[in-house]
Amino acid sequence: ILGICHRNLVTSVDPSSGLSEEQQQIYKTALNFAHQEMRPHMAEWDEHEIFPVDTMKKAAALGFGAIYARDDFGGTGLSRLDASIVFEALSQGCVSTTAYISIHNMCAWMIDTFSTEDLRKHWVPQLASMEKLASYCLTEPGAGSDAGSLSTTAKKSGGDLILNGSKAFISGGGDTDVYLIMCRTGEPGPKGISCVLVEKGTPGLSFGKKEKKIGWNSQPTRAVILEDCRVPVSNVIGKEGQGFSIAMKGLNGGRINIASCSLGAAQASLEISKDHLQVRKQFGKPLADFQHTQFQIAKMATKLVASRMMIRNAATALEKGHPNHVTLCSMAKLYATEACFEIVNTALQLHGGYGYLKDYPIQQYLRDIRVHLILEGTNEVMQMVIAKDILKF
Ligand code: FAD
Ligand code: 2MC
Repeated sequence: ILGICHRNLVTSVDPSSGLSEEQQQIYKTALNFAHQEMRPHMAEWDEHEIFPVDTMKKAAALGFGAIYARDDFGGTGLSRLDASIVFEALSQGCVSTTAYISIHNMCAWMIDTFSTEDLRKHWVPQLASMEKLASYCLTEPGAGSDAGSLSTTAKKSGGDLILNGSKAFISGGGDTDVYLIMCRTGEPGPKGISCVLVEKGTPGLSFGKKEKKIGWNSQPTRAVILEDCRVPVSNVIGKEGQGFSIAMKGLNGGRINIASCSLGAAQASLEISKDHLQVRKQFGKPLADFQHTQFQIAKMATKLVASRMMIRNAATALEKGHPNHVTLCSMAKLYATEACFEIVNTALQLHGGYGYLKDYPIQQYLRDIRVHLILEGTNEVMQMVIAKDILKF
C-alpha cells in the first residue's frame, strides 16, 4: 500500500491544492494509472532494464503521448501546467519511464509547432498514440553544455540532406522510431543549426552500445551515429538555421517536465517516510516522536511545496509567453531538481538501513532523479541562464 493514494492529504503538501476541478481530475487519472500500471513494475523495469512500450501506449490512450500538442491531429491540447501535473503524478509510478514519456512529448510538440502541415499530419497522430516513439538529439561527444558548438553536419545534395556525425546520450536511442537531429547546415554557432527528422531504418543511421547507468534504467540510452545518412530537405523542422531556437524552445518545457518528475519522486518519498516514521519504533517510541525527525519532515514538506510553486509558476509563464519564461523555467529546474533530490535523500536516511535496500522504492527514486541535475541543461547551465538575465540590466 505504499503511496497508493494521497489518503489523508488535506494538508499543505496535497498536490491538488490550488488546481481547478478539471486539473484535479487530470491529476487523479494520472495518479491512478501510475499506481495501477507502473508502480507494481517499477523495480522490475529497473532491475531488468525493460523499456515498457505497451504501458506507455496505455498512457498514450489517456492522452499522455502528446499532451500539449494541438488537438486537430490527435494531440491532447492541454496546457503546460496540465502536462506538469501529469508528469508529477506518473513519476510516482516510475520516474525513468515518465521522464522518457516527457522527452517524447517534447519532440511531439516540436514537430506539431514548427513542422510543415504534411509532417504534422503524418507524425503527430502516431506520436500521440505512441505507436511511434521519438528521441531528441542535441548532445554530442564534443558538445554537451556548449550545445551551440555542435559539429554534426547536414550538407545539401539535390533535394536531399546528407548527415554525418554522432550524438551522445540519446534517450530511447536504438529503440525509438523518430530522431530529431540538431545539425549544422550553416555558419559556426547557434545560428547555423537546423533540426532534421530522421526515421529509424534510414540507411546510414546506426546506434552505439546501450549505456550502463545508475538510474533511468527503464529507458535505453545510446549514441546515435550518422554516416552519409540521406533524408529529403522536406524533413527539416521549421526553417533552415532555426534548429537551435527550436531545440531550446523544446527544452523550456522539457526543463519544467523533468523537474515535475523530481517532484513526484519527492512527494512519494515524503508519504512513504511519514508512514515509516509512525510505525518504526526505536528507544521505546515511534521515530515520528523525536523532534529531530519532525524537523526533517517539516523541511522536506517546505522544500516540496516551494518546488511545486516554482514549477507551476514557470509552467504558467511558459504557457502565457511571459517575457521572463526562459529564466523562470531554468529557476524551476535548478531549484526543484536540487530540493527534491535533498528530500528523497533525507527520506532514505530516515529509513535507516532499510532505505538502502532494493526492497524499498526510495533508493530507486534517488537513483532516478539524480540525473535531473545533469540533463536537459546541467544545473550550472541553468545558473548561467539565470545570471545572464539578471545581469543584463
Ligand atoms: P559537460 O558539458 O562536459 O559538463 C561537465 C561539467 O562541467 C558539468 O558539471 C557542467 O555543468 C560543467 N560546465 C560546463 N560548462 C560550464 C561553464 N561554462 N561554467 C561552469 N560549469 C560548466 N542529450 C540529448 O541531446 N538527448 C537526450 O535524450 C539526452 N538524454 C540523456 C540521458 C542521460 C541518462 C544522460 C546522462 C544525458 C542525456 N543527455 C541527452 C545529455 C545531457 O544533456 C548532457 O549530459 C548534459 O547537457 C551535459 O553535457 P556533458 O555531459 O557533455 O557535460
Ligand atoms: N529558449 C529560447 N531561446 C533560447 C534559449 C531558451 N531556453 N536559450 C537560448 N536561446 C536563444 C538565445 O536567445 C539566442 O537567440 P538570439 O541570438 O536570437 O538572441 C540563441 O538561442 C543563442 O543563445 P546564446 O547566445 O545564449 O547561446 P550560447 O551558445 O551562449 O549558449 C546555452 C546557450 C548555454 C544556454 C545553451 O547552449 C544551453 O542551453 N546548453 C545546455 C544544453 C542542453 O540543455 N542540453 C540538453 C540536451 S537534451 C537532454 O538532456 C534530454 C534528456 C532530452
